[in-house]
Amino acid sequence: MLDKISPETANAQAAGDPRPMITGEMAREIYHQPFNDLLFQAQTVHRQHFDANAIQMSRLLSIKTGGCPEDCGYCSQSAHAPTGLKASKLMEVERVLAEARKAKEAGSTRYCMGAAWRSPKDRDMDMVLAMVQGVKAMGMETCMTLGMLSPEQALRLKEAGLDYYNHNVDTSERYYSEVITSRSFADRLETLDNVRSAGMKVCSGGILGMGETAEDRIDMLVTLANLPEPPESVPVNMLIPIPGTKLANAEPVHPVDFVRVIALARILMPTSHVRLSAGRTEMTDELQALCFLAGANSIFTGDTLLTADNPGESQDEKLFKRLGLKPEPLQMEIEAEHTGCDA
Ligand code: SAM
Ligand code: DTB
Ligand code: SF4
Repeated sequence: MLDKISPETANAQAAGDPRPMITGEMAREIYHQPFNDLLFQAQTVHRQHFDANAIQMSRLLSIKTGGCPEDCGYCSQSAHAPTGLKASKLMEVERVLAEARKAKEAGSTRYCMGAAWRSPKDRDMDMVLAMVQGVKAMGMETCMTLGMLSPEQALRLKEAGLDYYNHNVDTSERYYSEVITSRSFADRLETLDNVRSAGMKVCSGGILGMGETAEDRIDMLVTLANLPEPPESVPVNMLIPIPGTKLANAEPVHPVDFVRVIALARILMPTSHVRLSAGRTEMTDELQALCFLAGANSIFTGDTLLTADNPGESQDEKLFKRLGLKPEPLQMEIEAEHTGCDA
């Protein structure tokens, strides 16, 4: 259990660091407890920090699809994989804003724009910044995922009003090179550091079902929990196997193991939103319900993610009604309710 303090933690606390370091051993102990105990612990932690029936809703848009130079073994958009996906140019700003307006009308509070880039080119930055400014002006939270960022690019995005940057570590440091060879785990951490130093909120998580072990999944969460500040948002994706990719025939993750990872994320990062991300079209209502019970409190809405399918609004509405879930209001709306002011 988390209350067993390791020698490293004791040292950190003695040195004045109030946040205990999470060791692999502590995380494994939590992860492997009987399922009912794990779920009880996760739900207890969840209720200390969140409304247990409120789910944050984000909407994704691919602003630049396909033709990516990176070789991520799971991705439909890698130019290295014969997936048959047609590459497109960066979308016009006006089109992005029209799509964002529709998402806002459908109840999304965060708009997340993704590009199939290794990193943004300086010539693309003006359009990207205009997208951030336009979406922000609609009153939605903004998120982007554009690949690696330099410190300067991160600062420009922050100044334009970008709230969150998504950059997944995807798996453990140990397993990383089995999945991606065109960049390293350390590159990923460097961008996360640039995002944090620029003052943005961090969204970082990973994918389950790529042939990794339980140990890899646990270590991935330990890395995230031990960042100087944990990510505000932790997407947990179930691999969507894409024909033509290296991982098209990977062994699927067992649903119970998937829920265990969600619960561990909730316990190790008690104040972060844990997002039940890709792969929901293949999940039963019961599995999604268990994930919410284990502490997942965010989803992607709409019928497409970036290139792959997602359940869509009417199916999610039915699930929410059945489970008594409601959309989480924006943070500023929650604060306004507490102070009695209009947001
Ligand atoms: N190019 C940018 C990057 O890689 O950082 C942003 C877009 S990338 C598609 C965003 C994330 O989507 C990846 O890091 C990965 O975790 C997730 N993802 C991509 N393809 C997926 C798949 N087939 N199944 C599940 N998750 C996937
Ligand atoms: C994340 O962790 N999952 C989202 C978002 N961050 C950008 C992307 C999921 C992509 C699923 C595959 C596709 O749509 O191509
Ligand atoms: Fe490119 Fe991102 Fe896909 Fe990797 S995950 S191939 S970086 S779009």
